[in-house]
Amino acid sequence: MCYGRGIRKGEYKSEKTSLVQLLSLAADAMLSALLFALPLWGALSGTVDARQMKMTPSQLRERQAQAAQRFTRSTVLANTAQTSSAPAQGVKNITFSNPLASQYYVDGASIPEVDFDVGPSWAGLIPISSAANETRELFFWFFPPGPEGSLDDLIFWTVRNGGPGCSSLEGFLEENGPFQWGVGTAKPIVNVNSWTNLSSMIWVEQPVGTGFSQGTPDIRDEDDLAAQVVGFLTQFLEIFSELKGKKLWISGESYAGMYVPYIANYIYENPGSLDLNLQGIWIADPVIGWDVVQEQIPAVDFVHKYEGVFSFNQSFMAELDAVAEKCNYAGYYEKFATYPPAGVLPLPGKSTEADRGCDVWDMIFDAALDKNPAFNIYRIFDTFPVLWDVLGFPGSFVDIQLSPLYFDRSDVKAAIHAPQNVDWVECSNINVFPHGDSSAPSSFTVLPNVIEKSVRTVVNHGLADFILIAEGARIVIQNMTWNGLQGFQTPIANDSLILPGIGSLGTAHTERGLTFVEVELSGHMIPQYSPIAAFETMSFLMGFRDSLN
Ligand SMILES: *[C@@H]1O[C@H](CO)[C@@H](O)[C@H](O)[C@H]1NC(C)=O
Ligand SMILES: *[C@@H]1O[C@H](CO)[C@@H](O)[C@H](O)[C@H]1NC(C)=O
Ligand SMILES: *[C@@H]1O[C@H](CO)[C@@H](O)[C@H](O)[C@H]1NC(C)=O
Ligand SMILES: *[C@@H]1O[C@H](CO)[C@@H](O)[C@H](O)[C@H]1NC(C)=O
Ligand SMILES: *[C@@H]1O[C@H](CO)[C@@H](O)[C@H](O)[C@H]1NC(C)=O
Ligand SMILES: CC(=O)N[C@H]1CO[C@H](CO)[C@@H](O)[C@@H]1O
Repeated sequence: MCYGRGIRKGEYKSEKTSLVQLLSLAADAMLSALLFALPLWGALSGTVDARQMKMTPSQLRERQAQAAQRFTRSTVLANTAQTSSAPAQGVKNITFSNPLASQYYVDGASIPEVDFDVGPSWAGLIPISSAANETRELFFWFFPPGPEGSLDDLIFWTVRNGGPGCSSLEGFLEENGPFQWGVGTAKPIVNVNSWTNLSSMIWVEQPVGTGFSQGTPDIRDEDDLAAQVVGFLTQFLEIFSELKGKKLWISGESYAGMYVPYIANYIYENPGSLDLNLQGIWIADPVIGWDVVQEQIPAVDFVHKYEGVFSFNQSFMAELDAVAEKCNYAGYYEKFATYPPAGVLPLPGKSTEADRGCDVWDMIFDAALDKNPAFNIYRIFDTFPVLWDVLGFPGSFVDIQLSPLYFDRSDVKAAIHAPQNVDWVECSNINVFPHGDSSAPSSFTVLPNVIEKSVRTVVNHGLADFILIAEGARIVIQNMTWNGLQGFQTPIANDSLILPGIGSLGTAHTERGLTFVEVELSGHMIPQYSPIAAFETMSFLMGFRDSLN
């Protein structure tokens, strides 16, 4: 931070006379150069205390604290069904009549390292079917709603970044759960932006092979995966039957762009398969289209947008521009992603991935690591030092500073009824799709049907995410047909995402049941990097906010 730039002319009055006179003589153009030189000049002459030119540490802290205070999310109470009754105090407990439920009860006052009571919750393993010989079980952690939350709803959360096999407990601990142990922080704290402030919530480690889940992975595609999730939820509802009939919202990020629409589609297409009332989905930085579209076409545009962050040299920039030109990435967005689109959007080359010599994404990644070995593909602003992570995966690095990982501690496992014999890792070392995932990206298959059958659908994107690039998601949407038309018909307005206490922080655009949101400054995991934006877009999905604009 350059303090000199923060000083306005009016503030010099308090400086010593000689300095005021000196500065009043200085032309505007000279000002910044002078200010830069002043600390040295002061130190040499001994007549000016250089630190008077800066904020004192306490002034600095005060300004930061004021800014942090403005960062308050909106409250949801005004719009919830509970408005009429007096606001409840504390977490809303739910009494489950099935005696089996008590086996899953978690004592919120004795979660290791958490020095406050997180309230009642339930966790453990539940099989994916009622078959007596069933060996496959998924791990879940369920929380009832906080004091403002709705008792009529249930949010289901799955997966984080890193692709299939990554645990949703990362989302629990570092994104949208009731307590939070963020990357680089000393201990868990209350998460004021917990999604439990919206409603009940269940985090599920799936598919089989992920986290604490049990059994041998055997799924071939996303429909198999969806059937297992529905099987699990059915068994869950037998034990926690007071949740039957709740309004269901399915959410997740990254590879959940595959999972979530397919799970939702399965539920819509198999009415009666699940005693929950599916309403809509929320996905962030999702895999919904071809790799070449979500990673390659927009990559060089992305570098241009963030030139100062990448700091590439001129010859490399020229090389990138040349490859983008040769591979038909340059100008693709302007030409084809029109509002409305002119027709089906073409591939830039012969492949749905990068053609030979056209893998600009990897060229950029390698060069970014040359300049900044701490470069984080999930949020491009990161530099050294790499922060430690209680789950062992800060940014795109593997962290070696901590063992065991939080969820691999035996006391943590005991507290949440997790199996002691599983070596928990955030992203599984085994392939959860033993023969690959044969499903096509959801924008070509099930996503339109899910949008059409849902009350609302929210697709979010962090604008500082490089592993999947927001402009690519725009292209996917302009190539998708839902509710009778292809793509958005009118352009996405700038500065259209309005957040409480912040103002505009990106874009939000709705047409025919689909809302697309882009969040400035946010990396791949929006509830982690921009928790207020995530909370607000989830509020909107659930109808607690009428508009994001
Ligand atoms: C919540 O309800 C469960 C029974 O469902 C009970 O065992 C537990 O003590 C309650 N906890 C709180 C904090 O009220
Ligand atoms: C359970 O047994 C049935 C036959 O009774 C068999 O078809 C099925 O594959 C078995 N399931 C597992 C998970 O072993
Ligand atoms: C657009 O969608 C069609 C299928 O409708 C697909 O064949 C084509 O590859 C898609 N184009 C892009 C750029 O994703
Ligand atoms: C420019 O950047 C590229 C990519 O990082 C690198 O290979 C090349 O050596 C750089 N050139 C100079 C002069 O640093
Ligand atoms: C949004 O801002 C960008 C960058 O300034 C500009 O190129 C684009 O035309 C704007 N979009 C709209 C819809 O005004
Ligand atoms: C207003 C409100 O509901 N606040 C809650 C948000 O979630 C945290 C974590 O559970 C609670 O501590 C707050 O009371």
